[in-house]
Amino acid sequence: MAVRKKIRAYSDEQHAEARDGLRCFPNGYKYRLLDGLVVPPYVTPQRYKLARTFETRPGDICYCSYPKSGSTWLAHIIVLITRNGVTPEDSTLRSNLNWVESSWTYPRSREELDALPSPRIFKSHMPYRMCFGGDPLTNSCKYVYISRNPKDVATSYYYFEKGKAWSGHYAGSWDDWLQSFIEGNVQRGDWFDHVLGWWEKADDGNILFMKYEDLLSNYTSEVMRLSRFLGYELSLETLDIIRQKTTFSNMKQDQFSNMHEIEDFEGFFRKGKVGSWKEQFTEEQLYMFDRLIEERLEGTGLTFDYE
Ligand code: PPS
Repeated sequence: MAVRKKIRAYSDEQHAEARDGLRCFPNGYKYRLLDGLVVPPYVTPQRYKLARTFETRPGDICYCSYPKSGSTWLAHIIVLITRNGVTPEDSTLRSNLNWVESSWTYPRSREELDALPSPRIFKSHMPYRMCFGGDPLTNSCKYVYISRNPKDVATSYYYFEKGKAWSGHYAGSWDDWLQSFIEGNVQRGDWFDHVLGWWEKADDGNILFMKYEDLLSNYTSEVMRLSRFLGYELSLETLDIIRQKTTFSNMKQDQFSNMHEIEDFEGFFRKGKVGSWKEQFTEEQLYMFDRLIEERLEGTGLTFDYE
């Protein structure tokens, strides 16, 4: 496996395939529409079709999330769970993962994916209705969805998308960004629809629903819950090794996990905490966003910690 070669920055010419499907919001943010969902240009119709129709097998794991919800952290934990805490040699986190819906950063053909040994780990940022592998209820993959409070997601996403090639080098203001986020006019669409789509299916057997905030505040019991769900029994010693390897500071400096091999990926490990929204939202924005959260999450049973 392995490969420490540099992954070139996203470019439409190399990665967008169906370039005539690319669009741009008036604020300059680039996207394409797939089944009515706003997605990045590198989520191409061909890759999406492969992801949707991919035949999973027992032992497969797919971790899913809305962007900026802690999925890379979760991915590192999953890789270590499946390897009893041992970091794979001569490879990077990215090269151990399979992001089928994306033509960048690691496209693999159906044949390459079929030839991979179990357990295969897949990544997806799709909503439930567009999920990797088709209908989660009728396939043999285990799905882990990680969610995060929407104030921190909106904040993290703003800093991540600024100036990136796949977002059309978006240079809009925070105010504009928040408005687009609320309207669902950012890549992967409306946060509430995304999270609630998975939340409503969370008790259906092969889906585990997690929260970033719980992982931060209750790491050991959350990782035990995750490993049992995936079918792995870990010793407390191994859990502790995994905990140390996946702290924010270790992931940021470790060549295995810090994504140094991807160009144009600066600022990925930004704050790694709960509550960085406090430095971002104005009082007026908070008032309005809190009302929106109340309205959209009311009666769903889904709540988040915000600090
Ligand atoms: S992406 O690009 O959508 O796949 O991003 P994703 O990995 O889902 O989320 C990125 C945010 O997760 C933070 N992060 C961590 N937090 C705590 N501990 C660890 N180990 C960790 N690794 C990544 C990352 O810093 C992003 O959040 P912000 O708030 O921007 O710091």
